Amino acid sequence: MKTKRVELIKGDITSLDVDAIVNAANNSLLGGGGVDGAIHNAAGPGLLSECEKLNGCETGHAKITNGYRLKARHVIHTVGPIWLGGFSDENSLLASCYQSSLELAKQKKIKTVAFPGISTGVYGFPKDLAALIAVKETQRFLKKNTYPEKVIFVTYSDDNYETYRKLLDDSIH
Ligand code: AR6
Repeated sequence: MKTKRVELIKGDITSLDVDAIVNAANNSLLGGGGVDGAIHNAAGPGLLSECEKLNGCETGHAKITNGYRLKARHVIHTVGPIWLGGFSDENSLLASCYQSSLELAKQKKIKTVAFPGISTGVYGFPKDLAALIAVKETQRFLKKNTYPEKVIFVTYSDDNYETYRKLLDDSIH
């Protein structure tokens, strides 16, 4: 039987024992609230010190660090777009977050990578549209590449879990 390359779970991304978790960061890469704050809290000060050397990150791009006190070996920091009504290239910038993060995972030969819903908290991206972009870009990437071997979508609420489940049920993974 073929192993599934895309998984869906509900819970706290900071607790996962995977090769890399993705952080929904901001352009400074120096921490913040939401999942970013939770990751920095769990990883400890070593993460901030490494981030300080990265000179920030552009929206739609990604940078990788170690995981420090996290169970995850690496953190891939990506900066999602702030939702401004859908007329400011938000969809392609969000797609670019997934592509850039997956490209880094590929370069580092990372086997398992977990994503939260980039931009779907304080950045206000509509959750259903963000999930569609996340699933579409990931599947497109996995079709063409052997790394990462597995992608895990981590949702934080029941309704968002259902959104991803329906999208994944409708597709081959
Ligand atoms: N595990 C999994 N998902 C989580 C967790 C967690 N521990 N905590 C929150 N989420 P957000 P953004 C979900 O606001 O919208 C920061 O201040 C949450 O329910 O963290 O990209 C940065 O520094 C939501 O669905 O990120 C930036 O300034 C998703 O993660 C800004 O927020 C993302 O919510 C980035 O905003």
